[in-house]
Amino acid sequence: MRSSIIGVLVSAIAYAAAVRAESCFGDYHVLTDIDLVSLNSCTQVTGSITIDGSDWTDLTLGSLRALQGNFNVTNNVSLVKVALPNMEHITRELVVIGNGRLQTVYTPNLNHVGGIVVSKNIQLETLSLPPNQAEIGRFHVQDTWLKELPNLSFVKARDVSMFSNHAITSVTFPRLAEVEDNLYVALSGQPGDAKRGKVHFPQLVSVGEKMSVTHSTYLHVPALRTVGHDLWLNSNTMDQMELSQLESVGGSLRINDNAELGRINFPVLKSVSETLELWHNKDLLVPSFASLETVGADLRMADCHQVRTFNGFPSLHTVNHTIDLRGTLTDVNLDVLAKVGNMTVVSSFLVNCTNVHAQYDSKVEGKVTCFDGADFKYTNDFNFLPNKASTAQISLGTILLAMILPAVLAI
Ligand SMILES: *[C@@H]1O[C@H](CO)[C@@H](O)[C@H](O)[C@H]1NC(C)=O
Ligand SMILES: *[C@@H]1O[C@H](CO)[C@@H](O)[C@H](O)[C@H]1NC(C)=O
Ligand SMILES: *[C@@H]1O[C@H](CO)[C@@H](O)[C@H](O)[C@H]1NC(C)=O
Ligand SMILES: *[C@@H]1O[C@H](CO)[C@@H](O)[C@H](O)[C@H]1NC(C)=O
Ligand SMILES: *[C@@H]1O[C@H](CO)[C@@H](O)[C@H](O)[C@H]1NC(C)=O
Ligand SMILES: CC(=O)N[C@H]1CO[C@H](CO)[C@@H](O)[C@@H]1O
Repeated sequence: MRSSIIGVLVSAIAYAAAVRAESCFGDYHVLTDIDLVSLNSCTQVTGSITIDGSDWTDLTLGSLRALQGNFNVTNNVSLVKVALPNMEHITRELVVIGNGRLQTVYTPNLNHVGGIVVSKNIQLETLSLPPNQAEIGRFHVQDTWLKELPNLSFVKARDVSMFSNHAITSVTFPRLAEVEDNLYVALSGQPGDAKRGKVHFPQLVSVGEKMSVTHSTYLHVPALRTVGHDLWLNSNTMDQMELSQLESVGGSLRINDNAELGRINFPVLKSVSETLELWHNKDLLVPSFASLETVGADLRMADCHQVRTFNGFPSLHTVNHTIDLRGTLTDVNLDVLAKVGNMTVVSSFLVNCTNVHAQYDSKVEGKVTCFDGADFKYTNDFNFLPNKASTAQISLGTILLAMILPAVLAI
């Protein structure tokens, strides 16, 4: 209220001085008609504007052109439309959270916004974004009813997160080249659901921290070269996954639970700093990592029952911890492997354990554990135990944990 009164005073003084662009100082909390009148005399506000817990259904702030702080619209249960028809520049963030009836945020002249945080507006269908802006901070769009994104101009973003937008069928950032921190995209449909959609980042070269894509039918990241920390590609329904330029993953690489995935190709990936895990990709025939030389922690594969010959890692020479392969393998061909901590091979098919020992005993610092013809017991989709496990003293702890954890990505 105080800031509103100050706003009124400032506006009045400014009006008395000249009838032109009015700069209003401080933060505004818009709750009443009086607040609105005072704000509608401003073309520019130096602070933030907050519309929180109001009874408005339709709110238009027609004179505003520039805002140096945040524009926060939060917890307005009745609000259907917010219009900022002349707003051109929001220096900080446009924050729209928890407005259950909100359908439209109308900002047709916006040409710069510091960040977008839109969440829990389950009826939101229209959001206009700056058409030519190259850089943005956060871009979080969650729990909306947007059917599509406008053509996004961003080349660089600090953080991108999109999930639970149940009407969206395609996420495309045509020009995005760099995400400084995290990139999370989750489309919402169930397996086989047409609502699952495609994810296109045609120009994306680097992600500084984590990247995760889930529930997509198609992933197009042809230029991606580096991911600074984890790369998780779980629960998608594409039939092939090719990251043709990816050279390094600075954390773990997990490709789990992709029901229809037949082919994985990472032709130039040289290193994964932590664990590389392929788990529960039931149609997977060919995991191909032609250039992969080092894995900083474990290399694991489990529950990929079409893979017979493990030969997609022809350059792999170092795995710092454990190679753990479980499934229906007949051969394990890691021809240039020079150094590995421990190695476990469990197959329900006739993998020749004599050969496995002959090939790898000398390369393993710890020990090689091999079961051929192991009779698996599947307890559920997430766990299995070979029935000889108790006598062979193999540790399933790490792999079981690794299977359960990535099923849900906590953000
Ligand atoms: C607006 O929202 C942002 C993000 O949730 C928050 O950090 C900020 O404190 C809010 N209020 C103001 C007045 O900026
Ligand atoms: C994006 O741009 C392309 C061509 O540049 C156009 O065909 C398409 O309709 C645009 N999409 C949207 C959502 O504006
Ligand atoms: C793996 O081991 C090598 C030495 O054998 C070491 O140089 C490298 O830093 C280790 N990588 C990780 C991620 O621990
Ligand atoms: C190999 O396994 C043994 C016994 O489980 C463990 O003590 C050791 O740390 C492992 N070595 C590596 C490099 O993971
Ligand atoms: C495993 O391979 C070795 C050497 O190639 C061979 O002598 C042996 O008979 C094979 N064992 C089985 C069960 O096929
Ligand atoms: C009319 C109406 O529903 N107003 C609500 C706006 O939001 C606040 C906080 O969530 C509620 O307390 C009001 O009842």
